[in-house]
Amino acid sequence: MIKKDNLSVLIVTLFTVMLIVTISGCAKDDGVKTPQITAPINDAVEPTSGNEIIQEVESTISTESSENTPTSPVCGDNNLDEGEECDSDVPTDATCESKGYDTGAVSCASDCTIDFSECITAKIGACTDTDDGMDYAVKGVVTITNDDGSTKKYTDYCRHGSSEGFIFEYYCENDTLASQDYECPKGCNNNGACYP
Ligand SMILES: [Ca+2]
Ligand SMILES: [Ca+2]
Ligand SMILES: [Ca+2]
Repeated sequence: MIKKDNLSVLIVTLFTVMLIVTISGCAKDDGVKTPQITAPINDAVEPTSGNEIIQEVESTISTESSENTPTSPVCGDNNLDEGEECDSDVPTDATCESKGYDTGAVSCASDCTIDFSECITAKIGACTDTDDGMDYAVKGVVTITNDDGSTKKYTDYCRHGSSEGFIFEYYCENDTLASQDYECPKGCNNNGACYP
């Protein structure tokens, strides 16, 4: 009887131990599997794609900005764009007279605004012209002597950027400066005179 009891106790103990070993074995297996799951997660993070995304965004921004550049007006391309008063050539309706001056020449400044600084109000003074009037074949210089004794010179010039070949001819009228925008029949030679 005692032997039988000892045997049954041994069997129960053995079974319990096996059960514990089995359970702990399964638990160990689970423990091994868990790091296997985290390994692929680490692999997926590996590309550290944050920098790549930033670079892609930056390249997209730079591409967009470079695409916008050609659409903005360019001063100096001989084309009158929006926001430009002039570009190389001055619109024909922009004259010193239109600004309230008596005479003088307008020009297009480097920032594509119209330069009226050469416009003058007529005043009685000494006026001399080296080509004696409106001689379009000769580059002449008009000299105005103001009341205070100061002098200013105005030289005939070809209107740059004008494909029609206009010349700006200075002459004296009523002893003061006068000017004329004249279209040379054979073009302007860029030296301040019409081709003969
Ligand atoms: Ca332009
Ligand atoms: Ca002349
Ligand atoms: Ca002249």
